[in-house]
Amino acid sequence: MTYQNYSLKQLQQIDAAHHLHPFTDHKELREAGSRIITHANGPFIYDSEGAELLDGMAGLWCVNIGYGRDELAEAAYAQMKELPYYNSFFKCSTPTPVLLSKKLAEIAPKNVNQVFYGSSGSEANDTALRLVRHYWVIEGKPEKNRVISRKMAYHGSTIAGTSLGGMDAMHKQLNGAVPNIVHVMMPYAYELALPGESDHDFGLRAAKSVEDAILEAGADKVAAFIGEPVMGAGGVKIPPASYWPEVQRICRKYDVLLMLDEVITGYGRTGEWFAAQTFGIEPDTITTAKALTSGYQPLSALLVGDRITSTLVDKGGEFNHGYTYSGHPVACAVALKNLEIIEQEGLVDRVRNDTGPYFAKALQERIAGHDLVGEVRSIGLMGAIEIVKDKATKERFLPSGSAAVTVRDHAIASGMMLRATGDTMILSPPLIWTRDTIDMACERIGKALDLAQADLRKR
Ligand code: PXG
Repeated sequence: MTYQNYSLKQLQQIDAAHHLHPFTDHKELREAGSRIITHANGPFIYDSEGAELLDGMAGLWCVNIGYGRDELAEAAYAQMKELPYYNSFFKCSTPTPVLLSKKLAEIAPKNVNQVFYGSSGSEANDTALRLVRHYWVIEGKPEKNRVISRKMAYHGSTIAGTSLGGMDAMHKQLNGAVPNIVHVMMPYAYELALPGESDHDFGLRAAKSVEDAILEAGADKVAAFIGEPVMGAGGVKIPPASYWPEVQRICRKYDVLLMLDEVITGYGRTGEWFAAQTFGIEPDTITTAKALTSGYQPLSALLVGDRITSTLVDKGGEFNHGYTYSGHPVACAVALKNLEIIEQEGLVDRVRNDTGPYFAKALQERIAGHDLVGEVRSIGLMGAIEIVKDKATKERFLPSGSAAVTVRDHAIASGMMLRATGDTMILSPPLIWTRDTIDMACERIGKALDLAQADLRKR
């Protein structure tokens, strides 16, 4: 690798001179210099200084089978030699997206049998928005074009993704969103449940906000509701069990399509192939990306339910939409191998029956009691730790978000890569984590919390 001819300092200087990073204050980055990750193996990543970090985020919620899998490199190599690229336009196809589509139809909820490919979750959500609006046009109801989403939702960074998402800071910079998208409350009991309100009742109340938005617009104006089964970038917000079945009931009652964004939850994270199965719902679209290839190749798959596809096929004509890389043969070859590995190693069952419950128990027993921790929660192998100043009142440290960054910095110094969002620490590790890895993570997080507490109490 040619980068080895460069010192860390040189790489940082070149990075600052030429590379605009996602979601980054570039002035700040230029002062600090970027952390350069050079290689990785299994559950560990290594930086250019040789520091080993346990990767609590699976890259960015994606490297579900862990790093250093030769089989994926070999699948890509073999496919590149045989056919590096051909398109899926003009009635052409290539073998790997065909076989991948069959596999995805097998593992998806039973009403979902067709796939539209892109290269990223954002693209897939763009496709999903185009598709549901087009669906209602073909159905002769073009005025049914409004989409209901939620505050703090993350659906990507394109204009459609940002508009669907509910992040204020992103909307501000958009300075003009895609019209006819509204945002309702999120199912986040820790901050939004009323005193004495049960989880069950809170879930129903949060679902009711979807019904209220439908009634306010008029059901004949509403195309769809979109949500992440568990809000990811917004802080691993896990809805009560009552929420999703009630949202589905409401959508069906008013003939509103149900769109799930499983870019984070897809491919095993919650202990089923899809969180739709964990929550027992049958959505009309499922957006997936990330762990479809365990991040080894950029690839997204919008899984489309039978209701939409039968209209599209029977009455739709040409759907004027698609990407150069829709169904990319190399990315699809890597996805096929990735799913084969997940299956062969029984990783989804392991999350459901073993590591998921062990992770939940470890967080409860070893992290929840810490003075800085207001709540821990998890589902499968995705979890959150709420950082608070006062456990009883849930008061946060000021300025908002700063305490979680302090915890994160100590975690990294203690050999643990964690993500901080607002005042919440997030974990979304590779599904290859074992009980031992979970123990190692808890030990390092505990140490980081102790060190952060010493700092924060001084302020
Ligand atoms: N939907 C969801 C639910 C996501 O989490 C996207 C769509 C967009 O996918 P692409 O591939 O276009 O990035 C995502 C992506 C974070 C973070 O900081 C999360 C994501 C992306 C970048 C950062 O947690 N999720």
